[in-house]
Amino acid sequence: MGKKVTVVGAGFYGSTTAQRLAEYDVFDTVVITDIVEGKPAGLALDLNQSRPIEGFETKVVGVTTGPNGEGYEAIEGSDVVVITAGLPRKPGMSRMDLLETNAKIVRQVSENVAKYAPNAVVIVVSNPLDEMTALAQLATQFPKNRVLGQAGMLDTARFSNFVAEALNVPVKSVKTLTLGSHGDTMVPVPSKSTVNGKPLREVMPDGQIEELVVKTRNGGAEVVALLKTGSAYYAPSAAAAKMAKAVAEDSGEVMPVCAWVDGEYGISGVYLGVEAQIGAEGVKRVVETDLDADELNSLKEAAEAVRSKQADVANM
Ligand code: PYR
Repeated sequence: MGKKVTVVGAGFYGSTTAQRLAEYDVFDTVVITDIVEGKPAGLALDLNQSRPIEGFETKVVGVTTGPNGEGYEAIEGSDVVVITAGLPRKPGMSRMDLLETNAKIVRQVSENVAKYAPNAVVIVVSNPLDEMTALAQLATQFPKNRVLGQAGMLDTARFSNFVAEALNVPVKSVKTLTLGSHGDTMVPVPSKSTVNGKPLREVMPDGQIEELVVKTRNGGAEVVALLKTGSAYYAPSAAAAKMAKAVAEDSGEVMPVCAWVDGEYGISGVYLGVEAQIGAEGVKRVVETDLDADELNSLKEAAEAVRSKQADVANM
């Protein structure tokens, strides 16, 4: 059977994700849903009309969903569901300021996903990311490996881009890593970062690395402050679409994602940004990497910071 992916939410993040997924041409069908009347159908029409130009065969279907799950039949048989539903930040807001509003939305969406696409792998991108991922798992009751969140790829891409710009080298020559939360306790990992295979610490002074670490942590807020309405979507959708593709192709690619951690790094019982091998079942395994003592400490602090908030969402 052909592959099917659903993107819930037709804002900029959702629509750009749907576009990227369609243009990959690895899915038979991309379903995009929203509660706004007409918008997903209009986007689908427009995306399908780009098929002869871009040369992809994937069909895009746009569906408006109702408050009692009306329309959700369209997601039946989805291999992957990307949940983008929820409000984005406004300038000056932290992702955590969205907690209660987005928890209601993500819970309702997740319950419908569980009902209509019970075998799907769920990729959550709604903010606050680590908490919404935990909530989607609770609300779907899917096995924890089948629910993951997108953030580490985005934060890693931001770090890599800042390093490439600072050194004026191709982005291809830069490898970085960012773990931890998609929030204040984000953990960029200089000890695992290289430029043309050389350790970042050998090609950039510590002070400059620290500046880029801080810039990476503020990467999303910097975009929000400039856009004034809405948050980033080009880099976030590139990351979410890559994850969905890895699931569809059962690629086994190792990516930084928000995954359930069960003993790795001495941390247990929490959704946290770590590297994981991604495939048809979602997270095949969490991949533990050597961190220096400070980085490991920061990762453990991140785990404790998100743990209490993830406990709160159970009642939201
Ligand atoms: C970000 O741009 O970081 C988001 O969380 C969307």
